[in-house]
Amino acid sequence: MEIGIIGLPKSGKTTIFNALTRRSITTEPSIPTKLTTNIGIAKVPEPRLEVLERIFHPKKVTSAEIRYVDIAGLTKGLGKTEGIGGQLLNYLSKADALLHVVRAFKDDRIPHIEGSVDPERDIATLNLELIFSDLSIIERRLQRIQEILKGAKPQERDLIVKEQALLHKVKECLEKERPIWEQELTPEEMRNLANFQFLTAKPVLVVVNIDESQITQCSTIEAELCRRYPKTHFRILAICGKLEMELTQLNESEAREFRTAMGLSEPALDRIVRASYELLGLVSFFTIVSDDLRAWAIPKGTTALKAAGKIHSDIEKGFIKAEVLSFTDLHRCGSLAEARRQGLLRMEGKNYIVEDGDIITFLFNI
Ligand SMILES: Nc1nc2c(ncn2[C@@H]2O[C@H](COP(=O)(O)OP(=O)(O)O)[C@@H](O)[C@H]2O)c(=O)[nH]1
Ligand SMILES: [Mg+2]
Repeated sequence: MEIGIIGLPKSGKTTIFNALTRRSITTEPSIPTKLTTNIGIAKVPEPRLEVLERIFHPKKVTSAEIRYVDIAGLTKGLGKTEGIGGQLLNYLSKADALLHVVRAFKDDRIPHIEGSVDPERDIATLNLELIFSDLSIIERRLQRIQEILKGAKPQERDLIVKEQALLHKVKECLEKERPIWEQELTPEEMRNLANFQFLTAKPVLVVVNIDESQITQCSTIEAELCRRYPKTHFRILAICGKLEMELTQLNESEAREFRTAMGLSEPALDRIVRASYELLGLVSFFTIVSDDLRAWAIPKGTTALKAAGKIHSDIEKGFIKAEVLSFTDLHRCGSLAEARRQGLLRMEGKNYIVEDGDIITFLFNI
């Protein structure tokens, strides 16, 4: 899973990237002119791993991971409807979701490129920017389709005409500023659009980057913004990027003490990862193979066969069966032996839909 971080220059993208991935990339003193990318991994916080660790005493514990990509450089024109193209578009197209950092902190030493701090204006600017990007892809494709239709054989025409009609429909909605995920498209239509990797088809997590001085109002600011954007593929969180980045430099107990003193409930990383999970519709399953306990993230509705492929393509190819035990059952029993005695381990086939919290042993031959 990969999430692309996007936002106006100086909104705090790199700061939040550092907080998420525990890195310390220097935040930009000036607007960069060259495309640079920082790729980092955030470990998915998973309290169930600790419980499993106590039961299995593995030598190694590996969390599920989400990749975050912080892209700077070509965002210079963002907000002037010339921003997303070229390499920036390439990076964002590949992402499973977008994390939009919006500046709410005030700091006279860091001028806002629009001259004032206005989170709602910036949310709207970026949404428009994403819409423009998709529209230009559609326009290019529609032009190409006209060319193709001139020389198309009768049996090819049907399919091309169908694509043309779908693109016209999507275009009309985009022109009314409705992102693709908000349009009422059938699963088949969504599949037909998938290859275009449209930006407005991706879920968006808006992270409003607030000031240290606004920390006590954090949940009020968040609730107010969420109320104004009641959308399913659009989630809003308020965090203080600078503080969160500083907190990653402290050890865990110091950071926890600090958070309690500031009235912060949990680390921003946890909140952002959880929101990413919800937006992307992800669930976790667990494996224990030769003393290595691992958590994996997969989209809801993934089959046992595909889940096996997530671990290794050989396991998918040679898949025989999956032995499944639910976390809740194991937790209740306290040990694998007891769960086995109660007959709670199930053998499932390749079409079994993996559930959140499944502990799976794949049987396969290669
Ligand atoms: N006061 C304050 N400054 C911040 C905050 N977040 C980022 N900054 C500062 O804003 C500047 C730009 O941040 P950066 O992360 O490089 O923004 P980017 O251009 O979007 O990657 C840096 O000097 C940061 O230290 C914040 O929450 N509060
Ligand atoms: Mg940056």
